[in-house]
This record gives sequence, structure tokens and C-alpha cells, in this order.
Amino acid sequence: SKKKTWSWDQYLDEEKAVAAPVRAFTEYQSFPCNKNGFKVGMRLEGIDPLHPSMFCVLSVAEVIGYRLRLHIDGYSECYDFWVNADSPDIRPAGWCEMTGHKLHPPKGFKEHEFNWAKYQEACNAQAAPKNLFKTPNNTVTASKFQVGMKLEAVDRKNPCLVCVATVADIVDNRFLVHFDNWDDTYDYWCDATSPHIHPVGWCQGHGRPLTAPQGHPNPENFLWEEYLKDTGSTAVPSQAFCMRASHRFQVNMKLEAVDRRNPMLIRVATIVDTEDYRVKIHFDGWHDKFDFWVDSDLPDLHPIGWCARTGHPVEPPLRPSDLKSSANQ
Ligand code: MLY
Repeated sequence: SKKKTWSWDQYLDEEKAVAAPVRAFTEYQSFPCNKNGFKVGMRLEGIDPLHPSMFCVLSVAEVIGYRLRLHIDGYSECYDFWVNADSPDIRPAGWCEMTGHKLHPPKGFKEHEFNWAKYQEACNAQAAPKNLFKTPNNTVTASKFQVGMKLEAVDRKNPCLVCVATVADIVDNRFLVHFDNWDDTYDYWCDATSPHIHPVGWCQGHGRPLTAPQGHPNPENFLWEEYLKDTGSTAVPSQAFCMRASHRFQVNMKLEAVDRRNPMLIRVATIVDTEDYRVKIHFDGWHDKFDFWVDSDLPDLHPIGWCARTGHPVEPPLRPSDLKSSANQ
């Protein structure tokens, strides 16, 4: 084609824009130090993004650069999802059994009749070798957080709500936040530094309403003392919480960001607004109506040059002529 190859250097120069500095990005957003060794067809275990409490049998459906499209075996392709090769949400075959987690088998299997060795043979598929997975760096585990302990947590699907929640699972330095008497679709994995979690009593201390468990007989007058007693549970000790510092992104900084509506694409993007723990992403050349807020540590945000370095295409800014030609199609 006649299209000139697009370059960040030239673009930043033309736009008189600055790149978000690499130091603003977390380890999982920044340049990887290994190659993506996963291959299409390999099997593994991992968290179902729509049901974060569930570990499922997955297969690698597509590999682009440092990213993978994962398929939940036995289910529709519409549930496929993309992760980075170093995602803590994926684990080698056999991990669930080894760590005492329930593995959700492919559709059609009963829970106890699933067996990795037989399944691999039946599918004629290879399990992804263990060395392809990121080994969690020996971070201190969230020792003060224990399964069953209670806390107050932001419902990230309804971010204005702070709700009664429980530590439902722990893996390495992360734990699963579950909202009492709600289904697992609101659950999320985080660590002790998350800005979304607080000790019991935080809402009261900050003059904020606390959302009681679903079906609580007297939600307007929820009392922790009573609830802990009734449920025979304890609160996460307040010293366990160590909220991280706010991010270092600034308005107008450029970066590369996964397109939420078509997550196989990574686009040239700009930070157009910030809060302490969130940034608002704009895709260059696109209408503002596509702008969206994300947590600043979302693993789908990357420094400029990440795509080039990892062998992933980057979608250059949409130009006015692109709009015209797409309108004429
Ligand atoms: N309007 C939503 C709110 C659900 C909130 C769930 N949180 C507390 C876990 C509904 O009623 O479905």
C-alpha cells in the first residue's frame, strides 16, 4: 500500500506531545523481559473474567505479540478473552488440584470426572509448559488477609457503593473480594495495596453510607459487631491495609491502550483526565464519546513502543480522511 509506516517519534513531534514515562507504569503494563512462549492449542487453567471466583479449563485460541486470546473449553467463543502472557490469572494444568482450588471442567463434564491426562489425550492437545507462566516474585503473601475475614469494599461495577464484603480466596499476594449474599459476578482480585478496600468501620469513620449484605433485615442500621457475631467471622485487621500511592500519569500524556470494544486491538491513546487511582483514556482521532475511565494499573495500558517491542500491531490515530473513507464504504 501507499501508506507510510506510522511512527511514535514523528507523531509526538508533530503533535508536540509527550509520552507517559515508563516509570508511571506497573510491572504488568511495562515492557516484558521474556518472550510469549504460548502456542495455539495449548491447554491451561485460569480465571473466568465474568466469574472471577471460578478457575476454568482454557485453551490458547490466538497469539499476537505478548498477548493471548483464551477460550473457555466447551463454551461459546463469545466468552473468549485476551490476557498478557504474564497474567497472574492463568496457571498451568494441575495448578487447581495442587492448590486445593475447584477446577470448573469443560461443558459436558461432571466436576469429578475431569482428568487432565485423559482430557489432553482425548483432545490430542498439549498442556502449556510450566515455564511459560510468570512465577510470582517472592512477594510477602497477604498473610494478614485470611479467607472468611470481612472488610468494606468498593463495588467496582457500582463504584459509588462501598459494601460489606468477605475475603473469599487467596492466591499468592492477591485475594478475591466477594460481596456478601451477592453472586460472584461482582467479585474481583486485588492485593493489600488496592484503593478499593477498607477495614471494617471505614465508612462510619468517613461519614459514608455502607451497603449492607443483600437481604439484610435492617440494611439502614447495619451493625458490624452484630454481623460478625451472627456470621461467626472476624474483620481483616486494619494494619493489613496498605493503600498504594496515587499514580504518576498526567493529562495529555500518550500511551498505547487496548480497545475495550475490540480487545484484539491496541490503539494510540491519550490520558485526558485523572483521579488519584484512575485515568480517563481517549483514543487519538476518535470521538470523545468513546473515552472511558480505568484503574491506572489496568494491565491493558502500556508505554509507547510496547507494541513494536512485543510484536503486536498498533492502531495509529484515526485521521479525518479515514472517517471520510469509512463513511463512503
Ligand atoms: N442495581 C444493582 C446493584 C447491585 C449492587 C451489588 N453490589 C452491592 C455487590 C442491582 O440491584 O443489581
